[in-house]
Amino acid sequence: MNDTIIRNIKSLILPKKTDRPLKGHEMDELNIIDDAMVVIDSGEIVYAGAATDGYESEETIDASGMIVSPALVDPHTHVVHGGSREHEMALKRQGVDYLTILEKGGGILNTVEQTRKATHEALFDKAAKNITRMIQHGVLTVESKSGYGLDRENEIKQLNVSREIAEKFPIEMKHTFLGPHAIPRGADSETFLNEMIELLDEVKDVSDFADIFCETGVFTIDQSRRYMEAANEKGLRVKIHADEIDPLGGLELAIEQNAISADHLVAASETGKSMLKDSDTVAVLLPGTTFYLGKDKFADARGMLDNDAAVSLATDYNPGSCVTDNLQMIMAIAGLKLKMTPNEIWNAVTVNAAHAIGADRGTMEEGDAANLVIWDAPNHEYIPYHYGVNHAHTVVADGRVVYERPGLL
Ligand code: IZC
Ligand code: ZN
Repeated sequence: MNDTIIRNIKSLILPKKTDRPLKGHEMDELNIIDDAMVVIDSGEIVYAGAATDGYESEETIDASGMIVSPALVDPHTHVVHGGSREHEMALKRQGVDYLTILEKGGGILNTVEQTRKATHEALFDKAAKNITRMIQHGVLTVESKSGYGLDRENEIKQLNVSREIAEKFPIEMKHTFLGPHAIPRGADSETFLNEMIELLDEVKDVSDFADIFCETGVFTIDQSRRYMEAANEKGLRVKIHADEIDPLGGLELAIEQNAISADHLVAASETGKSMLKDSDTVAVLLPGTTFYLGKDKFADARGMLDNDAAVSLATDYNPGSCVTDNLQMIMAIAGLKLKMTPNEIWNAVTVNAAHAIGADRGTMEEGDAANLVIWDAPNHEYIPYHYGVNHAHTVVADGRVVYERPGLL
C-alpha cells in the first residue's frame, strides 16, 4: 500500500533525467503524458505516468484535470539580505545606471550596510517571507548567495541564515559564498580579495559553491581567476557573475575553471558562447534583471541554444537589479524576450536549473523526491503565456502537501 496517489491529471510534464545538463535541441524535448497519475510512497515517486489501476494508496489527491510538473528550481538568488532599495528606482528613471549607483557607494553597498546592521533573526524573518512566497509559486529548490556582508562575521551570518531556512522550511537550499560581490567602502580591491580568499577555508564547510562578481569597477578577470583557482584548490566548486554589463570574458573564464554555472552572460562573446557546447557549465540566464534594469539587449539565449549550450533560468532575486521572487514571471520574460520555446523554458527551470546547482531535483522518475506542483492551467505552454500571476494550485514537498491555493473569504 502506497501513501498517496494523485489522480485525474490532464497532463504530466516530465523533463528527462540525465547525469549532465540538457543541451541545445535536447532542451526542446519534453515528455508529456496525457491522462496520467503519480504514485508516492515515503516521500518518493513510485510511479509517474499514464493512469493505470495497478496501484493502491492510503490517500488520494484529485488533480481535477489540472497539469502536474516537478517543482521548480531557482538556481540564482540573493534571498538573504537586509533592507530594500526602492529609492534607486527613481534614480534609475532619471538615467543613473546600476554601476554608477554602485560607484557612488549605493547599490550593493547600501544593502551591505543594511545587512550588517540586521540581526540573524531579522534576516531570517525577512528571507522567510520570500521563501514562503517562492514555495507558494511552486519552487522547492533554491540557491542562496551571501555577498552582503563583505567581512567574515557578516558573510557567515548570511550563510547561517540560509542554512537555518533550509532546516525550517520544506525546501532544499544550496548555499553560495559570494564574498567578492563588491569592494567595501575605502578598501583596496587586492587586499579585500585576499581576505575573501583566506575566508574560503572557513566558509567551505558551510557553502556548496564560491561565486564572484566579475564586472567593470568590481573584480577583473585576473582577480576572478585567482579567486576561482583558490576555491577549486580547496574543493569548492565555482560559479561566476559573468559578462552582465561589459564583455570582459567571464564566460571563457568560467569554462576554463570548470564552473558549474556561468550566470548573466548578456554581453558574453561569440567565442565564449561557442565554448559552452563542449563544456557542462550551465549558462544561467537572468532575463528578469535585464528587464528590471530597463535594458534593450537581452542574453543571446537563441544563439546559445542553437550552438548546443546548456541553458537555465533563475530569478536573481535581489533588492537592486531584480526585485521579484516569482520564477513564473521569469518564465514569461524568457518566452517573450529570450525567444525560448515553452519546452526549453520548462527544462531550464527544472532539470537544468538543478544541474546548475548540483541538486538531484527537477525530474519525477522512480526514487526521485516527490516534489511536484499541480498547476491550474490547461497545458504547459499556458504558464509562460499568462504572465505575472501565480498558477500553482497545490505544491507537494517530499510527498506532503505544503501549499494549497486559498479561495476568497
Ligand atoms: O544587490 O544589486 N548584480 N549583484 C550583481 C547584484 C546584482 C545584487 C544587487
Ligand atoms: Zn546575482
